[in-house]
Amino acid sequence: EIAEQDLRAFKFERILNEDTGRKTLNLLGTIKGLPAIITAEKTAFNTTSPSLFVSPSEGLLSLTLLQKNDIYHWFLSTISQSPTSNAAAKVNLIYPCTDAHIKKYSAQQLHMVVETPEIYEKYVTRYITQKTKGGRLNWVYNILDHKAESEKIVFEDEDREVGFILLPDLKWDLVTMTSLYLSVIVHRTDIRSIRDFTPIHIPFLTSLRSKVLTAVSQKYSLPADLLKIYVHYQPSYYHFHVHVVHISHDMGGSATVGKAILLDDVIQTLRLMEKGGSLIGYKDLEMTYVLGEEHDLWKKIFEPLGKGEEPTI
Ligand code: M7G
Repeated sequence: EIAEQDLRAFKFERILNEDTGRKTLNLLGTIKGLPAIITAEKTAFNTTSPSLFVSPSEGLLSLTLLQKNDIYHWFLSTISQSPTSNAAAKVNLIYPCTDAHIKKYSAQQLHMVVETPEIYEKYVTRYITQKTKGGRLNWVYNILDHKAESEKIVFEDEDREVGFILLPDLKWDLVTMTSLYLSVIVHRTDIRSIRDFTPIHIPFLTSLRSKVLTAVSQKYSLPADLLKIYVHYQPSYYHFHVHVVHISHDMGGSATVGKAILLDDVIQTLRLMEKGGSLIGYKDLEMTYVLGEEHDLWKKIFEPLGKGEEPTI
């Protein structure tokens, strides 16, 4: 069990990335000689009792006037905070971490790439097979087997074919409604990414979508039009899952074009494919997305292809 003492034993090595706009910091270091990553993010303001915002005991604790000019005043302040109801920061620890984690959390130049059906078939499927091995999906199977996070499950449909678990994503602080972030992890193991979808899967996806919306509205009283429901291509983990995020939550790259695809758009595309009547699916599309230079897909496939060289995957 990783406890607070382990995190405190973190020996800092270098900053992997920092974003002053999103107020995030990624640090690389070691714990007991093994590599570890700490990612920290300042939480959003707690708006459950905004009337207390200026309270010197429950809101802005201390205030220092920096400057004033006409009607403009600027202060620095500390805020009343507690780890349980109103935390200052959300801190994630990955320990021990792999090289892939270090790359993922490092600052890097991004590139647009076009993955043709041929590139997918010839190279990317090989990459995906590699990435499903070596325990990378252990956390997913722990959730599906109720070995981890089971107390946090929001909804489960236990059916092996169409069932799934809906639970908080590790990116969520569990309290701030406007940054609500849930994951849907399906029970079936035959879908590694949206590339595996064909029109056969339309009923599976539409029923999943409506069950998720019902569960979220029951648990959090959030209507469907306040939720972004999307998948990633490429995802980091090749076991099919869906992101369910509050519409007000803007978390940078992970919900934007070049990575996120709305579940509704996936369903629409599959319906059109079905109308076309031919046996096509997502494996037949040209997929355009963003890759960082540290990503293995860039290093092993797209960078060599761009130079007219054979991929090294
Ligand atoms: P992704 O699209 O494969 O990759 O999504 P991304 O990390 O590049 O977005 C995987 C999602 O699962 C992300 O939103 C992660 O925050 C989330 N996630 C990752 N892990 C290791 C865990 C975990 O152990 N528990 C939970 N609840 N969510 C996780």
